[in-house]
Amino acid sequence: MKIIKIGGGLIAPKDKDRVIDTKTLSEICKALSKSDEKMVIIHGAGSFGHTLAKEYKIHEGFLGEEQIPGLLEIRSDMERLNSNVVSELNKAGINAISMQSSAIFVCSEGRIVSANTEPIRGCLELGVTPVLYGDVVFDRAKKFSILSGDQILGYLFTKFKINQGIFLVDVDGVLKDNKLLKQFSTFSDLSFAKETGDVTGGMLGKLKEIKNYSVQGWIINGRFPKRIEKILKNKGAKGTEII
Ligand code: IP8
Repeated sequence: MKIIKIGGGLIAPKDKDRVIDTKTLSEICKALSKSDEKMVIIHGAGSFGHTLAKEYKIHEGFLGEEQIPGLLEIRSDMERLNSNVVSELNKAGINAISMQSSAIFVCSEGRIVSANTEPIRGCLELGVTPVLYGDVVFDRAKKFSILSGDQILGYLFTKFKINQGIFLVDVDGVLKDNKLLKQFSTFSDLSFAKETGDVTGGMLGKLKEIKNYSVQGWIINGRFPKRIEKILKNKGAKGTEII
């Protein structure tokens, strides 16, 4: 079984406010449909989450009532993005079902401390693909926090004993001094990686989660459907292998 995270920057680029790149989304879904292995799919937020999260400081937790409209808007924007992803997956022939991350995971200080993963298991037992997403979730310490799809991937990777985690991003893989790293070990030092403007840390955040959960798999450019197909067939492709 594989777990795939579709980077938010691919399907909802941050330079356009809450606009879905339907062409890229549909190409990714078609590439994913070529696999006959079981899958869990997660997607990120892109402009549907990060902009308002920053504006309302949602990632800092509850600071005051004035954040509530931001919380509501992000939740509803993420539902909208997720419903588009699910419908595109279905169009591509994947039996996919939406799973509301904020109803499954509870965090403390932004880290998952409780998760009802039974619906995900039930879905997989039926041969149906669950589709989760980075979300604003309830937090025991901060009342709410932002849960990245990267952390969800790591958590489920461990929980479900998945053999490969595949991150689709909008660059060719992990870049060090502008050069593509062909392999990244979960023991590697992270001092070269930079935070981006994301509230969840961009590539650095991703690599931290990969290390936290000892994820094995790949980071590849999701704009190249052939690469996705090859990775899904275990043939290897241009990208960074996580070992
Ligand atoms: O794009 C962030 O999830 P990510 C979720 O997977 C929100 O890091 C709502 C900003």
